[in-house]
Amino acid sequence: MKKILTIQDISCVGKCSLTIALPIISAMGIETRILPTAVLSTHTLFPGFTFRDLTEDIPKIADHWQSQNLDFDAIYTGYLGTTEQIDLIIDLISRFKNPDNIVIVDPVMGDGGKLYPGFDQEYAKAMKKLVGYGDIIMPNLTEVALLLDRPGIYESYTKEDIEQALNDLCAMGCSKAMITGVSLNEDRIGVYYHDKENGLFEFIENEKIENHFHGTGDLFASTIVGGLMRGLSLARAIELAEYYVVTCIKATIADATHSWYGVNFEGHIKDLLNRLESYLQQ
Ligand code: PXL
Repeated sequence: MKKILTIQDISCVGKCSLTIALPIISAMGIETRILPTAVLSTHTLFPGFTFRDLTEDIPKIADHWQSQNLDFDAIYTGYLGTTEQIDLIIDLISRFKNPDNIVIVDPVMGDGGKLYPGFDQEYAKAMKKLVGYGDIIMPNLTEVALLLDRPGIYESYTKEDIEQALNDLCAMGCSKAMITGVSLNEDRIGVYYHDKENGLFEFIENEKIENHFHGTGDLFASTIVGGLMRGLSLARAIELAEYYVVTCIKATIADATHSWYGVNFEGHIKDLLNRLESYLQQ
């Protein structure tokens, strides 16, 4: 069984980061080891959330893992708590990177054209450094604007702008970059990706649903990580993730009693696994 390490916060309530990555990647048949970066009472869209910073534990945990000769088939980073933490995560990646494993960086910083509460330009600057350590990166358009200092790209873009941005993201160090939430036509939205090694650009679209739900970026990233670890190509993993996220959003909208803070992903893990198995049999 492949084993990964995912580095993100625990939001006790809110369905995001580790409370999505752990169940989803485990359900997909991958051992999921975790490094919690912070413990929050809720995600940061709730007013008045608490925040316990776990920065000082990170080097001690990494030392212990090294003493036990632990290794990982992938390291997947998501929401990190502080700017200082980013340097510690870079150090951890340098210690556990080897020729056989991959590093997947979801540079979680913001959405809807804005940074998440608590993050500033310093954090965005540090995230540019972390992105340089990723083999695969997956920013949304808000994060692309911050990583490339191209604020306009969130508001409007052409296919050529997206391909240029993907080239520029790969120039930061990764071999594969994808941009999530790209919409080149009114009723479609999807992921545009670039593989620097073979020069391929591909846009994998799906239907666009106007509602916005929190945590869907984490759901998407976790499904991609699980799919890749089960041996899917990046394109197939993206298709799988889009299918699962769209299924969960539709189910959430259809349930009039749904919570405002996250999607119903729990009810559709079976659909995800059925679709995964069908891809694996092709
Ligand atoms: O979904 C990204 C995310 C993760 N963790 C926390 C968040 C957010 C987005 O707001 O607040 C704590």
